[in-house]
Amino acid sequence: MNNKMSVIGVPMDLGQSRRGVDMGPSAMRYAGAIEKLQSLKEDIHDLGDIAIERPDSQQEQDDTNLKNLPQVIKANEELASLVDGVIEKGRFPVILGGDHSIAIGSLAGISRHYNDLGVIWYDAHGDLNSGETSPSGNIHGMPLAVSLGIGHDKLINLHGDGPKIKAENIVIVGARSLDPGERELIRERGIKVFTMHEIDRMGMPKVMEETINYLKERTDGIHLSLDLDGLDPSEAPGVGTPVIGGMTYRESHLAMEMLAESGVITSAEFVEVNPILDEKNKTGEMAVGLMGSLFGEKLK
Ligand code: HAR
Ligand code: MN
Ligand code: MN
Ligand code: MN
Repeated sequence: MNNKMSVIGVPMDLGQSRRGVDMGPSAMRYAGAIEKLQSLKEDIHDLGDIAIERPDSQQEQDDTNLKNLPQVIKANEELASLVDGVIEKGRFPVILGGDHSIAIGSLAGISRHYNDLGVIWYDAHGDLNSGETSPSGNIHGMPLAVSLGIGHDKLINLHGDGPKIKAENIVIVGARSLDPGERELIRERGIKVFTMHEIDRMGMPKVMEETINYLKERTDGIHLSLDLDGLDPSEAPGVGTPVIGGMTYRESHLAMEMLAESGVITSAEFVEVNPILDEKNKTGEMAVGLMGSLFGEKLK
C-alpha cells in the first residue's frame, strides 16, 4: 500500500436531515486519526477541512426532491478536485466525512485515475436511490446510484461527464436496509451484495475473501467507502440512521485487516460519524481503530 497519504476532512451534514455529522472530521481527529496514520505510514499530509457553504434560511426547495442540492454539488466539486490532485501527486487519499453524500465527490475525483475502479461499500444501506425512488430526499442515500450514472444530471456530471464506476465493480457489505427501488436496481444491474444474512451464514472471513478475489480480477484500484452505520449501533451509536443487527467491531476489524493483508485498497473514506448522537466519541474512536487495522496495525 502507498505510504504517502493525504487526509481531507469534509464537514458536510447537508446530505441528510440530522445535524451534527458535519463534526465527524473533528471527532475522528480528536480520537487521534492523524496520529494513528502517522504511526503506520511515513508521510502524512493533513489538508484540513474543506469549507462547506450553508443553505440560507430563505432558500426555496427546488423542483427536485433533493435536499440542499446546490450546497451538496458545491462541496462535492471541491472534494473531487482535491482528491484528483492528491492522486495526481501519487498519494493515497483518506477522506473524513461528513455524511455519505460526499462519496459522489470522492468517486468523481478518484475514478479519473482508473479504467475500472472497484468500490467496497461497507454500509447498512445501499445508497442506491435517485430522486424518484428516495423515501427521504436525502442525498446521502444516493451516492452509489449517482456514481453509476443514475440520478440528477448535475450530480452525475460532477467533475467529468457520466458514470464514474461500473455496476460489476461494486461490492456492498453489510446491507440490511434496502428500499424497493434499490433492490430493483441491484437485481437489474447485478450488483454484488453481501447482506447481513450472508455474513451470518458464511462468516466475515469468507465474505471478505470473496470480495477481494472478485474485485481483484476485474479492477485496477479499489476504493473503500466505510459508513459507520454498517457497524451495529450498540458498538457505533454515533450515526444518524442506525439499523440494528449490524457488523461487530471484531468482524469489521477482521475485514479491515484482510484488506490490509491483500494490499488492494487505493483510497478510503470514513463517513457518517455524528458526535452529537454518540456516547463519548465511541464512534469516532471506532473509525480511528478501523483505520489502524486497514493501514496495517498489528496485534489486535
Ligand atoms: N435508504 C434511505 C434513504 O434513501 C436511508 C439512507 C440512509 N443512508 C445513510 N447512508 N445513512 O448509508 O433515505
Ligand atoms: Mn451510506
Ligand atoms: Mn448507511
Ligand atoms: Mn486481528
